[in-house]
Amino acid sequence: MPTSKQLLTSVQAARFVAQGFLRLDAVVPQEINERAIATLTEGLPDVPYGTALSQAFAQDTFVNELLGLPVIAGAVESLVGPEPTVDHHAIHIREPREGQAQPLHGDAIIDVRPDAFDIQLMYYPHEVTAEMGGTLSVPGSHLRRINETDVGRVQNLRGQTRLTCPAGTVVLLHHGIWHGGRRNDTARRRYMYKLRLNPTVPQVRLWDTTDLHDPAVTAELSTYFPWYEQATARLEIYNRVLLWRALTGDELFDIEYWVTRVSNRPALRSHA
Ligand SMILES: O=C(O)CCC(=O)C(=O)O
Repeated sequence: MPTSKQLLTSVQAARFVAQGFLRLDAVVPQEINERAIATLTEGLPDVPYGTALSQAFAQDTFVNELLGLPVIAGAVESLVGPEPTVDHHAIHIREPREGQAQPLHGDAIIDVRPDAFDIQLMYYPHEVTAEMGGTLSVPGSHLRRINETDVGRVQNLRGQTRLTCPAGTVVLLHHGIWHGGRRNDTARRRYMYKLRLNPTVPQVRLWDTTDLHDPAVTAELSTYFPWYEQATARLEIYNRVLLWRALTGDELFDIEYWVTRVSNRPALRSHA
């Protein structure tokens, strides 16, 4: 197993900006998965808001080992940089045959930061089948700002995904993504561990930028999702361009001139 961090590529970073998540299937070894299930069954101590990630978890904990995996360490650093702080962590259990799903929601009030974001790491230590209440999420929803559960009246959206995954899967999400735990129709508990991380450095070119000018970057950022309205979809692309400009420091980056058009404010000049 490689020991150095596996940073994301620009194409992967652009996919995160467009879709609002990055999925890493079966990246956690079974030995860590088993210890995680035992720990999640017992419960976890709180971590105070703002604790440096490097200080938050003892060396022999499953969280520390999970975060030390090169593929996870690299993805986390690519998105929030070195030394992020812990916002909070939580154990999310969908109880056996509990008969209800969680409404769609975002995890905070409207967050208007245009140039920064938190990530939420969701870790599934066992296989999640279609009946087990995998987390539902809506790709491309993270920049459509909503207020916590106000979006809960929306039942289904075209293109939503209900997670099924092998054991040891980690999904990294932009904090704004619309999501919710689904109904568990099995006789087994469904566990998920969630850790929210805040950046402590400007999130500028934190990934491996060797492929920054690959046309696939713009292609990723131009992705449309089936639930978008015909016209408002352009606003999603617009917001992605703003975020990509912030993440790359390239103030001229654009797609179809959407941002260029609406930032055109010629200064008054004297005609004398
Ligand atoms: O249990 C789940 O699948 C999702 C729960 C969650 O992320 C939340 O309550 O914010």
